[in-house]
Amino acid sequence: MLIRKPNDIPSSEITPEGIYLDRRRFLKRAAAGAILAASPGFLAAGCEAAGQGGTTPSPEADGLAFQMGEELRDELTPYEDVTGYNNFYEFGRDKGDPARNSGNFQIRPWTVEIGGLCHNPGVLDLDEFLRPHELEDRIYRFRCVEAWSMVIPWRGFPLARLVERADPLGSARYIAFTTVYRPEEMPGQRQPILDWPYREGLRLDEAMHPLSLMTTGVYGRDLPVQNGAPLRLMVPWKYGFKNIKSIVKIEFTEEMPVSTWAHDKPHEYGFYANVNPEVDHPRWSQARERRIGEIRRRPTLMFNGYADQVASLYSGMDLTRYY
Ligand SMILES: Nc1nc2c(c(=O)[nH]1)N[C@H]1C(S)=C(S)[C@@H](COP(=O)(O)O)O[C@H]1N2
Ligand SMILES: [Mo]
Repeated sequence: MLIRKPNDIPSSEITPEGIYLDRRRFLKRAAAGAILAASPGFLAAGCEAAGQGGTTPSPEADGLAFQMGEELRDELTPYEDVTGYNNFYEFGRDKGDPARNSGNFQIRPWTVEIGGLCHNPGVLDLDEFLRPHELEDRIYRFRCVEAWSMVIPWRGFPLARLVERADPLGSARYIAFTTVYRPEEMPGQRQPILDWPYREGLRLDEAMHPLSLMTTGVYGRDLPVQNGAPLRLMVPWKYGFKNIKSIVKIEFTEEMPVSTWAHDKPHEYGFYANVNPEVDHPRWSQARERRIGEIRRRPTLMFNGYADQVASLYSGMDLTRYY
């Protein structure tokens, strides 16, 4: 057997680490069967992209098979940013506060109350709440109304499955969500920053849309507290504040439910809050966004890039109004 010393290996056989990593990721994806239909130029383009930009590859996502959003895999925001740069005012206003101030928060036991206009109300322990549902991993764009964005691999199940299980009455038109109220564990709730507890809602047809996700995890793991453990909402075509965290109550209503930010500042934030580059916030433009990890701002996409899937939900509505 011929054993070659490292310096005998021709340089053409030595792959720079970046290309090696990218090839490894490509092979994994190909093994998952997701990329086999890629165009002939894909491999070269993929290698080029790996060397650019400020984002590092996210090894945490290796091995996850994504049911949606595979095409966004190379744009994933690193785990450290997803879990270290957060809005969760129950733990403070600064982006680092949620990770820093959430150490005393208890995510077990956890109960979810399902109520209002539905045939199957009840108070369920989290395990009972989750048991019938198969979890899947999906990569979504995420756009905060403050004009920054990320690309995040969530884990969860379609909100539509939960709505079907609750079986709303014919009179139900909306679904309302409430965050846990525990000022002893959430220091921000001891101050009048917002009208606690945080509340949000969707129209029932928005909730039934296949993109709406009841979210339990990120990067293939359970949600850390700062991202809304143990249960939060993810509706990727809307501004980030719709995606209410640490949910304890879900109700079906006939009237449009309270949305904390729309209630707090009705001239700045609306109930619908669909991402729209053409409708500016009264204090800043929404035309562009800062993708965390990038330097140049990129254009914001209509409905955050999900217009083909969701625009029909709003036909006939004036999209220049946001409430
Ligand atoms: N209960 C609660 N949910 C919340 C918030 C909050 O302050 N409290 N902030 C919202 C805002 S403004 C954003 S941008 C997202 C941030 O989610 P992330 O930290 O997981 O990225 O959570 C949303 N959900
Ligand atoms: Mo936000």
